[in-house]
Amino acid sequence: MKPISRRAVLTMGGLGLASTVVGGTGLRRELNPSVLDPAAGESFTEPEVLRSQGGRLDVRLEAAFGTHQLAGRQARTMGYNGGVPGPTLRLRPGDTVRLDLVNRLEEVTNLHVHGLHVSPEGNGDNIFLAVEPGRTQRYEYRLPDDHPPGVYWYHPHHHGNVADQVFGGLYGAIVVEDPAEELEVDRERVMVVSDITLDRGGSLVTPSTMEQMMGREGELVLLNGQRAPRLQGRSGERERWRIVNACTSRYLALDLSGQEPRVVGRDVGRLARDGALGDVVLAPGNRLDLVVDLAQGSSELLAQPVDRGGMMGGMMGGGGPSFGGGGPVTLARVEVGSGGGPGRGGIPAGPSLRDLRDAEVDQRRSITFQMGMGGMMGGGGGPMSFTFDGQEFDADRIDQQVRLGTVEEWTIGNDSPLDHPFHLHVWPMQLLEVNGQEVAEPLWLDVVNVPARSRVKVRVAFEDFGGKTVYHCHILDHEDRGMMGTVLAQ
Ligand SMILES: [Cu+2]
Repeated sequence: MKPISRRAVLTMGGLGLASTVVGGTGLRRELNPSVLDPAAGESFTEPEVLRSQGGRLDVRLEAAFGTHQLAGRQARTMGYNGGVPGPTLRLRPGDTVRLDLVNRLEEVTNLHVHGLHVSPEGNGDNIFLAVEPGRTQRYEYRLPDDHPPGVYWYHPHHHGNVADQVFGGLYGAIVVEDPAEELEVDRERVMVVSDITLDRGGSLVTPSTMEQMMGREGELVLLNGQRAPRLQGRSGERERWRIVNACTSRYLALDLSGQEPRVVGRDVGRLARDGALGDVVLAPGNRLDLVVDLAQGSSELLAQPVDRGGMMGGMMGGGGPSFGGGGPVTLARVEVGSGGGPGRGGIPAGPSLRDLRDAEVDQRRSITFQMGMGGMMGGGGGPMSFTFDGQEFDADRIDQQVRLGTVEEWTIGNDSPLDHPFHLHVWPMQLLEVNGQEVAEPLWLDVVNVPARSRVKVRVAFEDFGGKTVYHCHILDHEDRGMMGTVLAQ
């Protein structure tokens, strides 16, 4: 029997958390793409960009099942506007976005703008809306004038089929530009990382119940729908990479040996000081804003395996799948020639960030991820239950009632042998502590990983927008099985 967990010791750097990468004996999910995958090595491409003008953006987003170009072949998947990923939306603080979501799928869907600080009510970022097949839903998002810049994303959020639809190809990036942009670069690239499993004929493969309970990981890991594309630049050029982890469950520990990428943003806003990539791990839903001053030579952007715990060994008495045991996955090949100039020197500091550590706290609560044997809960989770505090999601129940205009401190526990990424809609979280260890500098995230059998402490300023929305596990299979709760701010 396997031990319950092979958790490595959690360490923390100035930028926050790190899960130590370990090798292991888990399933070998990824083969060397350069040898076996003829699609690897295409030139890097990016999704179409839709940019706001004069404070407005009107978007029509059509979700459909069809043939899409994926990993260098024609695949039968879902997609927005005929592409995977969907178009990149480029916005500015203060913008109003009017978005018509057209559902050409044969199942219900809806839309969530992940990380945006906008109203969750009415036809705002309201994940309780359901868009039936054949119907069109108009969403309208008004970004506050002081909306934090950064890279965000959109994807479906209809409880019960979120994992299938994101895995199936429905996601796209959102960039909120910085009105006080002081970061000049030679090239900016949006990089959406996702994973999917296709059969030989190019059709979507639905993972087994066991894989779904663990959190499905696709066999193909894609960058903008491509398999290990080739990026080219010249030495001395400064690039900015806006990276989204759109994987359904896969954690990404990025590695770019041979270059010295600097982290200038994580999830929400610019960081006050840039930091090393080091041990930063992207849980599903997390984003990374990187500056890379290109150095001559060839290198690879890798996703190193991340141990996010094991489930079956401990809870079901068998040696079931334990992810993170495979080797590194090549996301891109970077080829840098000579002659781009002398380089740009240091990276200008960002604005100092808000710090809630001195704020008056109105309420302290604790919310705990729990997994148990199923059957007792009466839910649709299968052989296991996935809950917060023993309760599966119920859209009609209010789990946390918050006073609008106050700061709260939430301790998020995890009693289970798996890591779970905690995502709160609308209001960003300042990460204070992981297992009692303080986070030195203000770090604002909208997805916070809660390691197995651990707890983290965050503070949230519930302000600007009232209304009802959700927090949930961003391993989307867990969310679909009930690991979601409601919060009402008023
Ligand atoms: Cu989870």
